Amino acid sequence: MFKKRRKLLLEAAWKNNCEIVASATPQNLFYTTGFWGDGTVIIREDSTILLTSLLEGERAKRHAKDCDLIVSKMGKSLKDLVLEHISSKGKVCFDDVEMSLQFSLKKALKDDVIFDPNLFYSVRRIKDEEEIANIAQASRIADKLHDYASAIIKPRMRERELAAELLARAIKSGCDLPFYASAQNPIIVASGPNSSFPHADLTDRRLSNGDFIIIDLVIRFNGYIIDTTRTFALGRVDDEAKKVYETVKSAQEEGIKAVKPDVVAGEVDKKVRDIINAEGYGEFFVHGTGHGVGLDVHEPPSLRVDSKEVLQKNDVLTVEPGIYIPNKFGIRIEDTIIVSKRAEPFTKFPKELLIL
Ligand SMILES: [Mn+2]
Repeated sequence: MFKKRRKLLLEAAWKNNCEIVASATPQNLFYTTGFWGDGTVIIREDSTILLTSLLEGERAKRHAKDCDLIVSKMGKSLKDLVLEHISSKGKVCFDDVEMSLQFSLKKALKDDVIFDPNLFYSVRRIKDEEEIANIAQASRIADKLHDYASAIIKPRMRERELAAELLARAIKSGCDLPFYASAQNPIIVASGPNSSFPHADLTDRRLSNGDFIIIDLVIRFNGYIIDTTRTFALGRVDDEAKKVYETVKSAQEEGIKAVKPDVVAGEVDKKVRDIINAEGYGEFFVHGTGHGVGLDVHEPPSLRVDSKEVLQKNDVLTVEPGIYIPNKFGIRIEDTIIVSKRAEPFTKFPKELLIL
């Protein structure tokens, strides 16, 4: 499996006239070796070396597969170790590296190094069997969490209490909690007027009748992310709000139907946006329709108006329209789906309006 992924990366790198692929980001180390941590992997056609610090040595030994592990000695920096092993026998394609290492590599290798994080993203887009199995397991847990949320939500419960219950259950179920920069918490619980913020902060607000409650779960299983959202109603819903809910639901379902191999990602966004525009809520749909997921919460392809990326079989991405009416309420429905002849959501929790 790792050998196959490395081969795909090398083939992609050849298009940039590079014979060596290297990375210092945990996601890409995990993707190519099975080790998630601090280190640098250097992949050549005939060898793969994983360089790591003394701190990570034992863990790397346990997790890294099919590669030569070199652990730095006490007092020797990982950066020096990288410079030592990345001789310029061939051009190297590195992903994102921190500025000081980038500077040193440039100085040592001159024109024999380029930095291109898209190389890894382009290969990681298409998920293999093992990755799909992990995402499927994450989604089964996420479905249970939405079910659990629907069972425990009650008036007067605080957003923080509800989030804590869900986070605890996610961890007990074998999940890890990823970090992504645009939200301070991997699980969004947003009630009442707070639900009108797509990336709402968690608050002490108490749930009350008449609220919509957005529960956006981003959880990780064995490295892989599932991202899924349901919006529940509490107590009662007026007719206008019901109409907004049904608009989001049908836009989301049509969006899923539009996801197919060879479709331009921007067209899926357009289809979804057209439905919301037609009902008069266009100005309240303030984000793209979806994004790729995998080892990162947000990765290519991106389903935005201007996205030219062409969807491919085994792309994994979200479809997540929302309508957010400032100071009132917001509604979002999100599934993570796999692109195949017929797009199939991993997440199966029902989407009918649930009034708890
Ligand atoms: Mn999402």
